Amino acid sequence: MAFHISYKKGPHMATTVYGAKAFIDILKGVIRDVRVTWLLEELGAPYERVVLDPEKEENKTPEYLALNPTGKVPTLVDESITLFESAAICEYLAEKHQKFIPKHGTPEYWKSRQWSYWLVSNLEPQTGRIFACDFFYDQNETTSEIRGLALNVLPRFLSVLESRLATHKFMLGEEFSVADILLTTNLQSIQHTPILGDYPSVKKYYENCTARPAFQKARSQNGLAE
Ligand SMILES: N[C@@H](CCC(=O)N[C@@H](CS)C(=O)NCC(=O)O)C(=O)O
Repeated sequence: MAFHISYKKGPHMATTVYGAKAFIDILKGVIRDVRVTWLLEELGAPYERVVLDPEKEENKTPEYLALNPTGKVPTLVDESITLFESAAICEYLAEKHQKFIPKHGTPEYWKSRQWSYWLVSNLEPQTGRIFACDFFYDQNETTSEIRGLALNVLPRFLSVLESRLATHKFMLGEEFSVADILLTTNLQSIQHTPILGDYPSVKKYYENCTARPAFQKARSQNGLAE
């Protein structure tokens, strides 16, 4: 099984990212491990991918659950630390490499974390809900009610982003950071909808971030076993 690869420790395998195989096409490029591999590509840091097959329940084995009791991906095994939750993993890696996050403890650092928490706790449930309603749930009254609720809430968050990105190239200003990885991957979930048509600065920002070679590399391998 795929997860056994991780036990072959060696100097070139210090950083291992567990991701998942896309069992439907729409998932290719959007599975959450893309955040981690995108950041590692930006950092130019070597890493090993382990792609679990959810259809074979490789994310539910005792070995994997010992690394990540939620049974989700991504999980990072990096030297002596094992972490789950993509935002936490990205913050850890950025701090470790002292890149793409402001210096620890500074006001800018806390602003960065403020945006990251906001993105994962406010925006992400809505973008995720729309994606799930459109691609996973049965199309019925309940689904359209859930989707409708998300659509009603989204403008409140997208308008915050629109005003910020009208005057800032990236979430923290002129420098690309972890917050941009979290936001861009959120916006991926609504690309099949016309929603961003009402938010030109967010749309331009999305195009700018997704044009980055590191993102393109991470997206192209996401969901695929090597
Ligand atoms: N908040 C988590 C979400 C992780 C998550 O939902 N991962 C999905 C793939 S995108 C997963 O592992 N699904 C498999 C499952 O639920 O069994 C994170 O950002 O790491």
